[in-house]
Amino acid sequence: MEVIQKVKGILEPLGFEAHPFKIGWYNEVVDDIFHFPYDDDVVAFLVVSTPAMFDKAFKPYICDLDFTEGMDVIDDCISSCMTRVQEAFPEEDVEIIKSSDILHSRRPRVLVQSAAHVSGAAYFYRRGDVEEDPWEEKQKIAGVCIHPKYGGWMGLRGVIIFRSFHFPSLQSKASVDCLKTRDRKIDLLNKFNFHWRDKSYRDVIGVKERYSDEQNEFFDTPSRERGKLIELIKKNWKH
Ligand code: B12
Repeated sequence: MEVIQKVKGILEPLGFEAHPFKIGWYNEVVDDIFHFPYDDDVVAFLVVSTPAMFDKAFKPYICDLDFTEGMDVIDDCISSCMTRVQEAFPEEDVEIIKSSDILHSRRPRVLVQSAAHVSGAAYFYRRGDVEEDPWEEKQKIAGVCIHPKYGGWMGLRGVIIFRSFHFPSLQSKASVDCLKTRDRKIDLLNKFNFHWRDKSYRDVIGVKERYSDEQNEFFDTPSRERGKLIELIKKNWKH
């Protein structure tokens, strides 16, 4: 399909993946309060940043930027990349929703993990996937997505909805359960919920690529202290 190829053609060279899904598939799994008020066969894309995004999109982005204290440069870069898709379709009604977009009620505007699962981008492991789970009933156990190539070394950045593009025959792609066993699912959920800082949840499968040391250092540094790192990247960056 032309639209799908065009969206991928814009985002993939920037280190992103774009996975199409129908709004109906998403609305079917999430509670009513999270539903998008669009027809079931309206097409949207779940946008995933791969480890390559840092070099392919982020570095060029900040090299052209006058950085000032307080800017969220990663979020701004993601917005700028997703906006390129919107600009490439002036005749379409395109809505961009980032994973960081929060409503007044403090609810996220999109549940990117559910979108990742229904689009086939990454399997969303939830407590409900574990039979006779080992956790206290009252314990809140957050779910986590694992990408078949990058494990947990990726970001679920948001969705792009083509509000007037209906595609009833879009075929669904099942997300791949790379873990399979109950023990491995429990291990993953324990790592994500209780040890996420050590990043071990990202490596529960063999991965094709991880974040570079430079990228890890950047993400591990609080936003307000990133100025020096940005200067360093700018100095070393070759166009
Ligand atoms: C709020 C939030 C937090 C909060 C609360 C965490 C929580 N999960 O409750 C806090 C600040 C604590 C937090 C922390 C972290 N977070 Co956080 N967080 C979010 C955010 C913005 C919203 C999550 C949320 O509130 N969901 C609402 C609940 C109700 O949704 P839910 O539990 O998924 O329930 C739905 C599903 O179960 C679905 N459903 C029901 N049945 C079925 C059946 C099927 C088959 C399917 C598919 C779905 C489905 O319906 C339910 C809703 O009706 C998301 C981004 C986003 N916009 O989605 C990131 C996100 C979940 N966080 C993420 C990460 C990485 C983290 C941290 C590691 C910190 C970090 N940034 O490095 C820590 C981990 C700590 C932890 N244990 O959770 C990633 C996870 C990536 C991944 N691989 O899955 C996300 C997706 C951000 C991103 N852009 O990548 N986070």
